[in-house]
Amino acid sequence: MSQLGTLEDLPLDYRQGLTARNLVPLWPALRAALPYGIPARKTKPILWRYEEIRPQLLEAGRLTPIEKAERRVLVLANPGLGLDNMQATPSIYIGMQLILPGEIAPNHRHSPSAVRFVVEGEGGFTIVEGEKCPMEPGDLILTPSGLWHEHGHSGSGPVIWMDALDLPLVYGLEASYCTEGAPQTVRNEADGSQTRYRRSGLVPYAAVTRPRANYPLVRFPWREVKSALADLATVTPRGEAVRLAYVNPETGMECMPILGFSAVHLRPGESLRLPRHSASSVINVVDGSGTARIDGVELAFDQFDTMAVPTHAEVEIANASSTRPAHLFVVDDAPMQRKLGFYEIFG
Ligand code: 1HN
Repeated sequence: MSQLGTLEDLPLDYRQGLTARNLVPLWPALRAALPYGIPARKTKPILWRYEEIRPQLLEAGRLTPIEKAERRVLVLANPGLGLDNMQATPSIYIGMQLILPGEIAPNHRHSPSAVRFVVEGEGGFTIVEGEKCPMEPGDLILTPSGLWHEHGHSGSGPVIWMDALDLPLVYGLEASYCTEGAPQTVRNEADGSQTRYRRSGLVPYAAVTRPRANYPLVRFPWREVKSALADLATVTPRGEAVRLAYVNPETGMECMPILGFSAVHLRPGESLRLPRHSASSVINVVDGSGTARIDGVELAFDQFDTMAVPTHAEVEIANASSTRPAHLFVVDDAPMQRKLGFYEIFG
């Protein structure tokens, strides 16, 4: 490893000549762009407490009518990446969205892909391409790139969900934009993708002979995920993660192109080391409490808290309860990294 030359090693008039021609020498910046062994990471391992987010979000509900917000969201911004940049990690946007009874978050579609992961409340719904999806706590609803979506609330009390988008990536590529639309006509088949793709291992017959659908299933109910995890826990040896991936039921592959989703069941008293990998991620605590150690930073988590995990990080999580399981929902950018050919898992 030789010491590379610095900017200051170069004569001032040479540097000025480069600047005047919009030229930059690589070698003084090479090691920062390409460090040895592990990438440089500005993302901080941090935790946002739901107990602190919730009152601020309800206050936003009093201060800002939905018409003035379009989407009433508080963004979880990683301080290591700059609070103005709407990044929980370099590629993942996370926000907490509040909708009050009777409100409508109007129809639109955009180039970034989004998902909703419901935190609390009953009676919320999202219409995706004419399909009305109920939102119950823990449900995952996909609104992939280019698909029309609008939200409403026909119940009582606040409904709050977590939005996860690949916005920082798409914005960084100068490819992020949105189109407004008239309210959608709801198809006479509420929650239709749930009906058609009810059970794993069974898909509509036509799906076998035609090209695979990009987004056949748009809602993954928590009720099903929780029960599948509980079953998986009974056949998973201690020390191995009880973890399910959310996939496209027609391909068996990740259900969105850039972001990936999974759910973890921590058994009572269980402590787990997640495999170290090159993806960044965000963890939302569905229920339970415990501690996470992310690159040596210890974070105590409670229900509905959210944590940011930098790329290449060491992660250990422990369930504080000796009697009840804890559940985590994980968003990562592994699908994108796999497609781009640099995803690595270190074990
Ligand atoms: C968006 O479309 C929603 O549809 C929420 O609820 C948050 C943040 C940035 C860009 C688009 C939504 C968003 C968003």
